[in-house]
Amino acid sequence: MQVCPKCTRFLAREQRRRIFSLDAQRTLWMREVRLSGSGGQDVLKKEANNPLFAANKYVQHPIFEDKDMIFRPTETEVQEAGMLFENGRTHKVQFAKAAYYPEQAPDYNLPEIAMIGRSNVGKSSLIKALFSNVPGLTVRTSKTPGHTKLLLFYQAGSAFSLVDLPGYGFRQPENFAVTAEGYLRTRKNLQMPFLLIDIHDGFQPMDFTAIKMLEDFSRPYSLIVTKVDKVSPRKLVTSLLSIRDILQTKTTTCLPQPFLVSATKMKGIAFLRSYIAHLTGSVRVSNR
Ligand SMILES: Nc1nc2c(ncn2[C@@H]2O[C@H](COP(=O)(O)OP(=O)(O)OP(=O)(O)O)[C@@H](O)[C@H]2O)c(=O)[nH]1
Ligand SMILES: [Mg+2]
Repeated sequence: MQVCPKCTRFLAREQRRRIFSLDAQRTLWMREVRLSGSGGQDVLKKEANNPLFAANKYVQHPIFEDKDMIFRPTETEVQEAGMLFENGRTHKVQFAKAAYYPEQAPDYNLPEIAMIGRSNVGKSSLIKALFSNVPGLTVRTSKTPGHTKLLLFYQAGSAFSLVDLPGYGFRQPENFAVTAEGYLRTRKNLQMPFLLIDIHDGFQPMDFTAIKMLEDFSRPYSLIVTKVDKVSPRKLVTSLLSIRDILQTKTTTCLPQPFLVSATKMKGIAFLRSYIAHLTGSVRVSNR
């Protein structure tokens, strides 16, 4: 029988893909079994889906080592956290304030998570996605870089606030230094800055300037990888490999586990909500 070489190559690739994906599933399943012991609490302890695991199915070895995966909530913990991003009987999510100078920031003692990144990286869209279950809350986004010019505070009841910052780089607002840098430098409520990087563009020269600034503060920050819906599996893997190398070689105070999100496809959003809830002390996640 004549076998087309193209078909055998395709079959071999398919087989490899299936084996890797089975491998990934088995690892996840074993982790769940390990957590659930002899059964009973299985559902409660099922590890939540992290978009980083999805990327692993295209490679032979996980891109990020187990030791770097410092945040591993269960599905239940993710669900619990989700409630903080919605209105409740006594819990109101609302736009709190817009400020030009950091001194004009709201006067409360809530922990804050601030979004920092290049113009157009998706900072406002991420906040919009995180609060997408809040009817009537307006978070403005735009195709035009340099859209957000002020510090915008979105408050989740008495739990925390998310702060949208002006972006840097192309069409950076002229008040960037006084407003965004000033906020990052002086704000006592700031629990953690999130540095956003577009998966398609990767780290750009201005991002290294931002890294330098964040490292100079000698405080931890987290990396959020945005727009993951825009790339092919191949690009996803190459970008993540390069992000991993930069995290390992060019940063010291950035947490080693990046968070992958797509604001348009709502990918990784529930997972990130639980990270924010955990960081701000609202939900205790018993990291494994
Ligand atoms: N495909 C895709 N597009 C996105 C995503 N997130 C944001 N965008 C698009 O990226 C553009 C910029 O989004 P914004 O959220 O306004 O970006 P920003 O970082 O707040 O920008 P500035 O306010 O100018 O600093 C908009 O056209 C969004 O629709 C995403 O997850 N996937
Ligand atoms: Mg914006």
